[in-house]
Amino acid sequence: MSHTLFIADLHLCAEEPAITAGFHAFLRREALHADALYILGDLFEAWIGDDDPDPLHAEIAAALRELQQHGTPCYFIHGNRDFLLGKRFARSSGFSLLPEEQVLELYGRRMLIMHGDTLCTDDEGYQRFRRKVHQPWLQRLFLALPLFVRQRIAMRMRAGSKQANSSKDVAIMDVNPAAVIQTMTRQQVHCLIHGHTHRPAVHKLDINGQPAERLVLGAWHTEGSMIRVTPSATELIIFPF
Ligand code: LP5
Ligand code: MN
Repeated sequence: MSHTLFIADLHLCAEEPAITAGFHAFLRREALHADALYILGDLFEAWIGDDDPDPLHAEIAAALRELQQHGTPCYFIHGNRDFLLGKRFARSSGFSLLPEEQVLELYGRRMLIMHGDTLCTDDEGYQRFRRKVHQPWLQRLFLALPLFVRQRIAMRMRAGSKQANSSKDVAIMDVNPAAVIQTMTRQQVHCLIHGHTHRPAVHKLDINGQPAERLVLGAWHTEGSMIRVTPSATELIIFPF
């Protein structure tokens, strides 16, 4: 039966082999039979440049290439951890890089997909940080640094982020409801799929008197999370590795 799959927030890294194994199993068991696979950001724990020789990157690129050779096209939207993932890795994975907001026409239905961090407008500290690190000149400068320097900066940022998060109100780190409605209205959609908040749920909404829904993907910690869209339904599925 026709279906399309969406995942996000795997945070793959060498230190978490069970998640990587879960991803390989997901590709074989689920994605292989899908019409397409959309990865909505934070596939990796932290991305410091396509020239990073981490063997995990080559392993994931090979797995995604194989999936596509078997007939499942794959698409990627950047997350807040892997926004530096570039054309070189995209080429070696075979996937297409999509812009931060993408509207799909799926089985006759219009839907918007994105990572979800831009909807967290109450988190002003994060939005300031995001604006800074999204400046092309700063990214070029960062990418020109030696790998070990980039690794240290990324570690500092991760530590800074963890510390900042521990003192933030949990409500601040969720999406802003008005930002959701505004974005969906601007994109003229009644269905939105995103990740980032690690709060898997299906939210029923009302947009200008019409029913709408926002599906939120979960992060992959001890189990996997995916959204499956078929011609007749959209469902959030949590599954064991
Ligand atoms: O990622 P997570 O889940 O911890 O929290 C996010 C927000 N944090 C981030 C920061 C990333 O974790 C850092 C990733 C590094 C990627 C590779 C490096 C690339 C560098 C490129 C340079 C051009 O996204 C967090 C949100 C949370 O989601 C929920 O939405 O709250 O936001 C923050 O924590 C931002 C803070 O408010 C301020 C940032 C502190 C960073 C400290 C910087 C120190 C750097 C020193 C370097 C010299
Ligand atoms: Mn994220």
